[in-house]
Amino acid sequence: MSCLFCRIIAGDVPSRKAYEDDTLVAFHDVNPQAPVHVLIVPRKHIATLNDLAPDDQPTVGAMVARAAALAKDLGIDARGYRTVFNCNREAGQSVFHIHLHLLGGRPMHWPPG
Ligand code: DGP
Repeated sequence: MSCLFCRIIAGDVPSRKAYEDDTLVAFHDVNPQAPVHVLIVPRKHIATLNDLAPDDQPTVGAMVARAAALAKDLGIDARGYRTVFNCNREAGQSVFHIHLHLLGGRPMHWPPG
């Protein structure tokens, strides 16, 4: 299995898990860009947002809903937080298994870099 996030999901690469169910796994980013930085990842391997199939839409909806639930669990919902999907290299995607970044715990700037 060559995909890093598939290996994390399988438990072959250790991670600090924040949540898991039959569809999703969430774990803390190894290189956090904010005091809270969690990655929400579908168990299904989907390389980029450009590769979504119509029947992946419930999964993407579950990822967004889980980000909001984790923000509440982690105490950043009222202050505010950012959710980000990077798609392909120019946007900064480095792991080609879709993931939703949940970032918070500090003020965020706009536009992003
Ligand atoms: P992106 O650049 O959008 O593809 O985000 C990939 C993120 O994955 C990046 O913020 C760093 C994180 N990451 C890379 N390797 C590992 C790892 O082995 N473990 C964990 N927990 N996070 C990782």
